Amino acid sequence: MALSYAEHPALQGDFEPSRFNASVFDCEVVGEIPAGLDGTFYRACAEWFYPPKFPDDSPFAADGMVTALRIADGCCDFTSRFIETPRYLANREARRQLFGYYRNPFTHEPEMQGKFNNLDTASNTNVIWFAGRLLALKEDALPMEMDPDTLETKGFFDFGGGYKAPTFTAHPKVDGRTGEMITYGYEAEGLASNAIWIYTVDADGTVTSERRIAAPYLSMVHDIAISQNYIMIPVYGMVSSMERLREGKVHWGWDTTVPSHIGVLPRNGDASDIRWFDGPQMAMVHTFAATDRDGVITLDAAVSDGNPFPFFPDVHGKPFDPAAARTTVRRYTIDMNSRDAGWREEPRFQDKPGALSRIDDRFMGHDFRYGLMSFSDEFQAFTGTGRRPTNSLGRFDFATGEVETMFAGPEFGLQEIAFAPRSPDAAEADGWVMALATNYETMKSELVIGDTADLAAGPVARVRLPFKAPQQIHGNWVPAWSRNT
Ligand code: V55
Ligand code: FE
Repeated sequence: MALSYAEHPALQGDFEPSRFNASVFDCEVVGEIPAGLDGTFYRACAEWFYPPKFPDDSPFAADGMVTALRIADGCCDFTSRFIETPRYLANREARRQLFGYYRNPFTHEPEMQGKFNNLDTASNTNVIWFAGRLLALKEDALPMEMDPDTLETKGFFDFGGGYKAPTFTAHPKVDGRTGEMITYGYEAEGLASNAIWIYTVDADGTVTSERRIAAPYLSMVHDIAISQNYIMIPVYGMVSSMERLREGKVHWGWDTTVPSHIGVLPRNGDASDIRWFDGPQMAMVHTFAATDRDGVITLDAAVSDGNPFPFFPDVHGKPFDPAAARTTVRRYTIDMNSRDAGWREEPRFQDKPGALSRIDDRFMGHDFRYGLMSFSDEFQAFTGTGRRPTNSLGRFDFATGEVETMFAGPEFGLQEIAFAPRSPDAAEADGWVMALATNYETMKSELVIGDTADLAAGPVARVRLPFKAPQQIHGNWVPAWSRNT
């Protein structure tokens, strides 16, 4: 028997699911929303509509929701809606949970066996605006197109048939100058395959190239990085296999015995041009960005020494190690002129742990100076319950090593940072930062907004919601000016 919502250990507090679609017109605003903010903050969220079949399942299997915070003229309207994936619709039809462990179709209920081939996705990881479409992304399936205004689900999107892989990353990279997308699907030749198919898509949505590569072994390839001339593909000990899936386990396990790799593929090269660099165990789940000069690549990323996810157990039964899960900023240097197949790793900003790294997207694929990340400031007071949450937003200066930070207040836990440029051609990382926050005293959500001109002054505006909003995985600010082009 599945556990009820109230019995389920993973569905409490901040993770108590909201089972409703919502629409709040003209949200309460404390302070002043900057007059120049004009656009929509789209958030991809994961919420269990029915409790998971297995109490120890990964939160990554929860149903996808998209929320939109539309901001203009100092006002904000909120909308949230479940994504009507085949999985969500089948569950509603049956009025119960028909699906088993995260990315393991062998554990679905008998009536779902064999019916769902990459159609059991939750579409819950990211939501992007690209080529005039709003796309909800999950790395185990194709993008799900959503109506940008009503958030109605339109269906899977394969770029007019040009995109052939059955899977599509949640972290495609869009070149900030040309608008070209570099994207990929892994497990591209079926469940547990080590095939990665890499695509370029031009700014109007036309697929322009495909390269099929094989990873050294099958691992989670959640994110990549692009520089002016290269694509960097991290491969690390988050592993799977057909055997473990047939044994009825959650998709991923952590293997401490395998080395990690970074594949480097020239942006204009053939699949055979890929070079694999090797290094010690680490998990590079998210990157900030990368740049290259004279064949030397520098890649900034949020990295842990070991398994960052307690719900994906060690394949050899080792207990979860919280110290090895601590995720911090590191810089990787790879010299393409050298025959050496390794990299150099430098720790940076080690007292500011955080995992959801990003940059001012207008600089993606080019020289950049700033990282943007929500992080846990261990020196700030916290009045909530449980472990210290992410409580600050930071603008990390990779050139000087300085960080400007905004503390949200002792009662708040913050989700991922989003960045809104002050104008289309504003200086790098000049504008506004925002993040959804849970107030642990009221257990309701607020959107906190800060100005990069003075982050230390704290939020310039707080948009209060009359309930706890769904849990964000990733989100993006879509300026009104980009909707019109
Ligand atoms: C991640 C998140 C996912 C997933 C795979 O943060 C990797 C990494 C929310 O779903 O399916
Ligand atoms: Fe991610």
